[in-house]
Order: sequence, then structure tokens, then C-alpha cells
Amino acid sequence: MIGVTVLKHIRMLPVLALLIATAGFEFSMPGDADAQEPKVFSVTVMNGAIDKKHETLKVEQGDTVLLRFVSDQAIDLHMHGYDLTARPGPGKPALLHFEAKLAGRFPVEIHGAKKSKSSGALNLSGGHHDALLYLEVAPN
Ligand SMILES: [Cu+2]
Repeated sequence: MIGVTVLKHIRMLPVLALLIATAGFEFSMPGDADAQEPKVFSVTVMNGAIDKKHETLKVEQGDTVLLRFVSDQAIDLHMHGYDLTARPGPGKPALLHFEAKLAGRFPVEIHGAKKSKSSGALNLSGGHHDALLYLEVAPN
């Protein structure tokens, strides 16, 4: 089944390979105040969207968080609340590494992206802000 999908989207092959390579990469540490290990999330963006399991990334206040983004197109990401930006592109992962000091639910938006109704392709010059995913920081 996967083989058929890969054949249909042969130009997506590098992204798919990354997706598969990072599928087991997400993990979280138990709630240990002394933990130095960051909570790591690998997020793969394809045509401005992500797979559902990454819709909300859950961490705890005080956690160190490492978000790793790859995208099949060059995009501007903006994490509200923390006001952090990342610019992943094809073959160019982007990292957000920060301490989750603020509790709450924060959207990570694609800035300036608008999907074309006819082709479904991303128009990166549009003014629309789409929430790609949410970071949820549970208060301590
Ligand atoms: Cu924004």
C-alpha cells in the first residue's frame, strides 16, 4: 500500500523518507524537574499541512522543547505567545529550541500562506495565517 503511494508521489520521496526516518523519533521524558533532556518533536510539513498526530504538541511548563520542522516548500513559521520563527524548506530543516516558560495553548502559524482553490498549492504571497499546529504547555 505504501509502495503505491510512493510511486504516485515520486517527487515527494525525500520527504517521505524523512517522515519514515523520524516516525519513531518523537518521545517525551517523564515529569522530572531535573531532566535536562529536551522534549523533541519532529514535524513534517507537506504542502502546508501536517499529519493529524502532530496537531497538538503537549509539554509542561519549564520543559525544554526542541521542535524540528521539515517542509517540502519554503515556509515561514511563527509560534505565537513565544514569538519564535522558523523557516524550513526542501532539504533544509529548521529548529525551534526553547524553554516552555509560558503556560497556555499557542498556535504555530504559516505566515503569508494561502492555498489555491484550483490547484491546492500554497500561495506564499497571500496574507492568510493558517495555524499549522498548536503547542500546549500545561501549567506547573
Ligand atoms: Cu503569526
